[in-house]
Amino acid sequence: NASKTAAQKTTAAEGGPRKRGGSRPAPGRPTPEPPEVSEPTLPREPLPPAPDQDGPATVSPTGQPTGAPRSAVAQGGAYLTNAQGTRLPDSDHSLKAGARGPVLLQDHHLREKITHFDHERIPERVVHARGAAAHGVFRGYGTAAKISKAAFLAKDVETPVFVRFSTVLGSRGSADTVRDTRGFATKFYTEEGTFDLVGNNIPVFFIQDGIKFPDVVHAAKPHPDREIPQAQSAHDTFWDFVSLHTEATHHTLWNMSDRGIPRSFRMMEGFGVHTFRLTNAQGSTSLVKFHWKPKLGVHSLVWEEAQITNGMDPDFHRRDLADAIEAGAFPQWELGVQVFPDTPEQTFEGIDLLDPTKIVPEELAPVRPLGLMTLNANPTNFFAETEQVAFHPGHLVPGIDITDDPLLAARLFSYLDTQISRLGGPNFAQLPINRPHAPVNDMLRDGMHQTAVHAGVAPYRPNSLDGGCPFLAGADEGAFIEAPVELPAARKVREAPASFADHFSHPRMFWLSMTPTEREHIIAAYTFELGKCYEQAVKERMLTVLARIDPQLCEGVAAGLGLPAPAAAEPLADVEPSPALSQIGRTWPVDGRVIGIVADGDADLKGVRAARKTILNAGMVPLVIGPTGGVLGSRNPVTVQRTFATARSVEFDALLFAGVPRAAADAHGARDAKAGAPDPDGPDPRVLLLLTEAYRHGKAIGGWGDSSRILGAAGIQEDEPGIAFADTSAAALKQLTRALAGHRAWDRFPATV
Ligand code: HDD
Repeated sequence: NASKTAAQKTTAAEGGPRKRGGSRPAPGRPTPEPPEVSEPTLPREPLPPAPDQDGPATVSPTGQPTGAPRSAVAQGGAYLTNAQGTRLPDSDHSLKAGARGPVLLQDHHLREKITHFDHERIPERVVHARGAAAHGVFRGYGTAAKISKAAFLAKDVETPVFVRFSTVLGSRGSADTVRDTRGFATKFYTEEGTFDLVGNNIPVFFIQDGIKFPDVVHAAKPHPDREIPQAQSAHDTFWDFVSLHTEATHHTLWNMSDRGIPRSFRMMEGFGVHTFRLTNAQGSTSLVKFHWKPKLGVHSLVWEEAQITNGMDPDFHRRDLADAIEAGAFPQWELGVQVFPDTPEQTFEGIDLLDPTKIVPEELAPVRPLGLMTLNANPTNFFAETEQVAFHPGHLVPGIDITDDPLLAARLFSYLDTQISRLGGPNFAQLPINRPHAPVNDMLRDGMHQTAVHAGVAPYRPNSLDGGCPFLAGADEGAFIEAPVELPAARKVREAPASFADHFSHPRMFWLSMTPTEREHIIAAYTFELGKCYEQAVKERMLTVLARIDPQLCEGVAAGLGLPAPAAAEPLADVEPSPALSQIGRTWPVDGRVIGIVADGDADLKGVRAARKTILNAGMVPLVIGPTGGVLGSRNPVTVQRTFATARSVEFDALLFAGVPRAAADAHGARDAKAGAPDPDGPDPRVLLLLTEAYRHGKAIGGWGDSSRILGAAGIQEDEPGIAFADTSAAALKQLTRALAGHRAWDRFPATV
C-alpha cells in the first residue's frame, strides 16, 4: 500500500482514468468514427481496449492468474450470435409479416432474447441482500502453527480471498449508510479447500439460538402490510421484539452506537462472533474468537451525515471501496484470534464462550495477529461474483472446527439451504466465484445447472469399476477430521444453559466503555429510533430495558421521548469497562482520506496546486471544489473536480479553503426560495452549507490567506478544535492532517453524559 505513489492512489476518486473494468468510457479515449454505412453495421473486430482499460488485472473471477490482459469490452468476437452461436443479421427488429404486420411466434431470436432477459434477476438474499465485494490476498504470518494446522494460517503462504461486505436489513437497491449491522464475509480459497469466515462488524448477535432467526428477521424487516420502512430498525415491530426479547440488548446497543453507521467498509472491524475450535498438528485444541482489525482504524459517520449521504450518494460505501481499490489504496485488515483453553466448561474468566451475545474483553484476552489481508482487485462483474458468491460457515479446512454454539448449529443448516433456492439448485459450487482452488473430486452428480461433464461410471464407494478410486484421506493426507470432542451425558431438552440468562452485564460493560461523546450518540440513536415508533407500550417497555443497562442512558432517551424514566427492576451488573471498545481517543493513518479544496477564480491557485501536491504525497485525496465545472485560472489552470452544485460535505473528511467564493447572482441552486438572490458580498450559500455541515459533523476545517473570513459568516470561532487556518497552505495542511488523524474534532460535540 505504502509503496503506491500518491498519484496512483487518487486517480479513481478524482474521476481520473480507470485501470480496470469496462462500464465507464475512459476519459481521453478517442470517440470511434461513425460507420459509413447505415444499419446493419459492417462486422468488424470489437474496438481494442484503450490502454488504461487493460489493467494489471489478470485474475480470473476466483482470483486465479489467467495470463491474459483483461479487455474492457463485453464481446468475445466480431459477430453477434445467439446463445447457440448462430450469427445474427439483426437484433433490433422482430420478425414480422411485413413492416407493419404482426410479429411472428417463430422468431427464435426474439423469444430467446426476451426470455433470457425475463430471468436476469435471481432472488435477493433474504438477509444481507445489499453488498459490495472485492478480491484480495491473505498472507499468514506463519505464527499460528502452535494453535492451528490450517496451512493458510500456519505457513507463510499467500491465499486468494474474496470478501463481501453487506448491510443486513435493506433490499439490494437500498442505501449504504443506514443504521444496521454490516456483514463481513471472507472466502479463503486455500490449498486445503475453501474456508469461509462469515462474520459481522459487531461481535455479538441478537439471539442465542438459531431457531429464533426468523423471528428477529421478521421483526426487523419492513412491516409486512405496507413494506416500510426500508433498510432500518426504526419501527414498531423491531422494538416490540427486542424490548420483549432481552437477549438482543447487547447487539442492539452496538447498533445504536457509532458502530451502526461505519464511515467505510475499509474502516470496520470484523468478528467471527462464535467461538471456533482450532486444532494443531499434534491434535491439541484451543477455543478462539476471530477478529479482523482494519489498518485504517475503526471509524464511523455521524448520524446526520449518514442520513444526508443516503440521499446524496446511496452507494457511498460501495463506491468508497471500489474507488480505493481502483486507485491502488488497497484496504488491509489483520486477522487475529483471542485464544482460550479448550476446557470442558468452555468458559473464560466466567464468560460463557458458547453464548454469542457475549464478548471477551481484549484486556482479558489480547488479539493475537495471524496474518494480513489486502483487498487489491474489484470484481469484474457484480452479478457473477458479488451476487452469486455463496458463503457457508460450514466451509471449514483441517485445523479449524466449530463449537456447539446453538446459533452456529442453525447457520450450518441455513446457508446451504438458502443457496439452493437463491442460486437455483445444488451446483452453485461450480460457479466461478464459488469454485474451490483446491482440486475437487466429489461424487455429487447431476442436478440443476450441472456444468461439469463427469466421466466414468462409478460415482459411488466402494467400487471396483474405477479401480476403487477415489481413496479416502487420513489426517496425514490432509483430511478434515472433526475434533473428537467429548460430549457430556445429557437429556434431550429444549433449554438454554443458565449462563445464557444474563442479558445485561455485557451491554452495561459496553456502555461504561464509551466516551461521553459516544454515549451522546447512543442516546440520540435510541431516541430517534423509538421516536419513530407509534406504540406507546413499545417505547415504555424499551425504557425499562435501558434502565437495566444504565440510568443515564434511560433518562436521556426518556427525556427525548417525553416519557418518565423508569428505575431498574434489578441491581445493575457490576462490571469493568473495556477501553478497547471505544473508537475515540487514538490516532490513525490518514491514508485515503478525502480533502475538499474550496476555491474560485480569485483564489490563490498557486497555493491550491501546492496543497494538492502535499495532500497526494501524504496518501490522501484532494478534490478541488469550484463554482462550475471546467478549470480555474487561465495560465497553469487548476481542474475543478466537484462543483458547488454537486459537492456536499459528506464526501469529504476535511475542508481546506483557498479563498472565500462569493455567490454569483445567476448561480442556480445558490438562491434561497424566500431570500431571492444571495448577498453578492457574502460567501456563496452552497459553500456556507458545506462549511456548516462539515463543522457540525466534527470535520477538520482549514485554509490560508484571508479565507478564515468565512468562519465569521458561519458563526465559527477560529480557536475551536479542528479549525486549522494559517498563512500558507502548507502550514494549514499540517494542522489539518494532525486533526484528521483523530478522525473528528471530538471536542466539538456536546458531552453531557
Ligand atoms: Fe447469516 C447471510 C452473518 C446468523 C442465515 N449471514 C449472511 C451474511 C453474513 C451473515 C455476513 C451474508 C453473506 C454474503 O455476503 O453472502 N449471520 C451472520 C452472522 C450471524 C448470522 C455473523 C451470527 C453470528 N444467519 C444467522 C443465522 C441464520 C442465518 C442464525 C439462520 C439460522 N445468513 C443466513 C442466510 C443467509 C445469511 C439466510 C442469507 C444469504 C445467505 O445466507 O447466503 O442463510
